[in-house]
Amino acid sequence: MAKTIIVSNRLPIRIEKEDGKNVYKTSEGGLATGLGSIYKEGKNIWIGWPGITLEHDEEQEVENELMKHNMRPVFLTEHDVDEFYLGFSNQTLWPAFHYFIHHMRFKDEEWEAYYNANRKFADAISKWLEPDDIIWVHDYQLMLVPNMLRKQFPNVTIGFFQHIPFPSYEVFRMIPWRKKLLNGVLGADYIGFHTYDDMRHFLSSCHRLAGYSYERNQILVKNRLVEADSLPMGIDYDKYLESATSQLAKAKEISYRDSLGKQELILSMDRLDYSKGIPGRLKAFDKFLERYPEYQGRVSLFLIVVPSRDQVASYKALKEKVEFLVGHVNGKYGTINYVPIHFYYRSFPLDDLSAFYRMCKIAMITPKRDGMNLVCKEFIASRENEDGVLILSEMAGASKELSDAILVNPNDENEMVEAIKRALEMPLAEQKRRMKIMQGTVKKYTIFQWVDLFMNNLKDLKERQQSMATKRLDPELKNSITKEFKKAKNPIIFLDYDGTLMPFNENPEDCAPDAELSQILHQLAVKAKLVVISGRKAATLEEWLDEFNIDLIAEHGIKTKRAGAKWEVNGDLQEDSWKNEARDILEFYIQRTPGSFLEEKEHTLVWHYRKVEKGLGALRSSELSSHLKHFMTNKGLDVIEGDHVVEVKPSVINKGKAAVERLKGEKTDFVMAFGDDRTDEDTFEALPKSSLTVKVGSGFSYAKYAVENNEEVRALLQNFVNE
Ligand code: GDG
Repeated sequence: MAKTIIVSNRLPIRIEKEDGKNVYKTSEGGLATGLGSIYKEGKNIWIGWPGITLEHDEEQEVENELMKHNMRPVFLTEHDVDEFYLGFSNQTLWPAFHYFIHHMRFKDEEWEAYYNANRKFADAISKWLEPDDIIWVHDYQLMLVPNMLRKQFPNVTIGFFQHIPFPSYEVFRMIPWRKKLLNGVLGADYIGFHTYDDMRHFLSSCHRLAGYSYERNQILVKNRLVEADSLPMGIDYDKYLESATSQLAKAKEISYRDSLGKQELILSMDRLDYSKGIPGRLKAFDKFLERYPEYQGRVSLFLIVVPSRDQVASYKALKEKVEFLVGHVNGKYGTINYVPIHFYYRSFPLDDLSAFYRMCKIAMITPKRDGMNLVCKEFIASRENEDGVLILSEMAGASKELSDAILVNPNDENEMVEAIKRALEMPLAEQKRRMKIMQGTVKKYTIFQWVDLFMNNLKDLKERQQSMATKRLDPELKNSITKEFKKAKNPIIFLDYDGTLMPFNENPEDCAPDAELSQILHQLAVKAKLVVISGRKAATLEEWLDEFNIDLIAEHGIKTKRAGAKWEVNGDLQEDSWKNEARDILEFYIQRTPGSFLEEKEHTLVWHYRKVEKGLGALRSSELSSHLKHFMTNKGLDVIEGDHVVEVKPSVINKGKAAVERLKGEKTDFVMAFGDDRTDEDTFEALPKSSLTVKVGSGFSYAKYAVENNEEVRALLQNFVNE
C-alpha cells in the first residue's frame, strides 16, 4: 500500500547528549501534533534532521531508534548546519521573506551548502520512496527538494507548504538565486501558503521572474498543472483548552499569582527573532506607562522570549537590545513592590504556558511580520471564561482570520500605546463578544482540518492532472464517434470559432467563414444543434454566422442568441464601472507598445498585440497581465491571456457556465465540444462527463481527446455530414 512521507528540516524529535548518551526528546509543536495523525499511521514516515551532529559510527543506532517512531533521519554535518541552516536559510531567506532586507546576505558558499543539503534530503526521500507514495515537504529550508524529486520521478505526487510569509516580487527578486528557488518549489503539484497575499506574491514572482503565466491560482509547468492555495494553519484547540482547564494549570496560576501580586498582566511570548517585533513592543509599553502614569504599579508585561538561533550575530544583538530595554523600563518605573516587566529568556512546559494564558488577561502579539502566529490562537483557545483581549499585529497571517482582535500596525508606537489602554479598559461584555467570535473561528478550523484539507486537495489535484492527459483522436476513434453522431436523435455540438473552425489571421476582422466552412455549417446545422461559443463580440458573430440559423454565444459566455431569437445576457452582471480603471491601464500599455490596440466589447476589454514586434509583445503582455491581475483582485474579474491578446472579463460567467445553461432542458443524446484555448477549458470541465470534448492543438487539457488543428476539426465535421 502507498504511504505518505512528511519531510521537514527538523524531525518532531530531537536528540540531546546527556552523559555522553543520546537522549530522544519529542517535540510538542503544533505541526508535530497535527501531522501525528499522519506519520504515526501504518507505513507512513517523517524524514528530517534530528537536531544534532553525530559521529558517523553513531548513525546506524540513531536510525534504528528513529525507525521505531516512524521517522527516518537526514544527517547534517556541522558545516551543513552553519552554512545551510544558520547561513542561507536564516540569513538570506528568513530576512528576505520577512522584509528585513538590511539583514539579508548573499554568499555563494552558503547557497551551495543550501543546494547540497536539499540534495541530502531529496536522496533520503528517494531511498524510502515507493510507487504511488505521497510526499509532503515543509518550509523554506527545503525549497529545492520538490524539483529535485520531480526530475527523478516525473509522476510522483508532491505537496509543499510554506510556513513563513512569501514576500512581494520586488523583494524576492533581490535574491540572486530567485529563479532556481521558484523552479525548485514548482516541482511540487500543490503549494500551500497561510494567506491569500502570500499565494498572490508567489504567483506573481513565478510570472515575472520565471516566465510562467497563471490563471487564477493555477500554473502549467511543462504541461503539468500546479496549484497554489491559501490554507491558514490552525491549532489543536481541545488540547490547549484541556490543558488550560486542568487542575495543574489552575494550581500553577494560583501559586504564580500569589507571588506576582494583583497587577493586570499583559502576555508577550515569542521566539527570539527580529521579525517578532519585541523591541517595538517594549518601547510601546514604556511610552504607555509614561503617557498614562495612573497605570504605573497596576499593570505589568509578562515577557517570555524563547532562545533561538543565538549563534547568529543579528539574534545576539537583538537579545542585548531586549535586555537593555527591559532594564531601562524596570529601572525607570520599578518600585519595591512593582516590577513593570517580568522577563524570562527560556522555554516552559505546556502546563506553565497554560497557566500564563490563564493569568494574563491581555495578550500582546505584535510581530513586524509573521507567517501565521500560533501563540495568539493558543491564547484564545485557553480563555475558558471567554474573557480577555488580544492585541494583534496586522502583519501576522492570523490577523486575516481574527478581525475581532484589536489590530495594530506594529510600526506605529502610538497606536500600540492606545491599544494597550483600550484593552485594559474594555468592558467585560465587549471582551466576551469578541472572544467568543474568535474562539468560534479557531475552534472551527483546527490543525487536523488543515492537514486533511491539504492532503485532500493534493490528491484531488493529482486526479485532475490525470484527467487532463488527453488522447489523440485516431482514425478508428473518429469512425466510432461519427457512427455515434449518426445514430443520435438530438445531437448538440459546441464549436469555438478562432483557432478551432478558422485558422488565426493577422487581421482579426478578416475571419469571416470561408467557402469550405460555410458549406460544412450549412449541412451540419440540418443534422445537429450547433452552438458557436466564442470570445468574439456579439455583433461580429451575428454578422458572420446568423445565416446558418445556429445558436451563438459571444464574449466568452456573456451573451447568448438562440437561432432566430434575440441576444440575451447570461448571469447577473454587475455594472461595468471597472472598465474605466482597466481602460486606463490598457491605454498606458498601448502608448508604450507600438502596434497594439484596444478592442472594446460590450462587457469585456481586449488588448491585442498580434502586430507588435515579437519580443516586445511577449514582454509587454506579461507586464500588462501582472499589472491587471494586481489591480483587479477582489473586483470579480478574470484576466485571460489568449492568443496574442490579453482580455479582462467579469468572472461570474464563462464559456462553461454558458454551455451548461444552454444544455438545460435539452433532451440530447450526443454532446460534443471543440476548442483550442484556455477559455475552452471551462467548457470541457463544465459539460457532463459523458460529453465528447476535443482540444485543438497540443498541451494538457480537460478535454478527453485532442486533434492537431482546425483542418482536422473540419474533416471530422465533414464526416458527420457525408452520407
Ligand atoms: C513558524 C512561522 C507560523 C513558544 N514558546 C514555548 C512554546 N512555544 C510554542 C508556541 C507555539 C510555537 O511555539 C510558536 O509558533 P509560532 O507560530 O508563533 O512561530 P514560529 O515558531 O516562528 O513558526 C509562524 C508557524 O511556523 C506555523 O506555520 O505560524 O508564522 O514563523 O505553538 O506555543 N512551547 C512550549 N514552551 C515554550 O516556552 N512548550
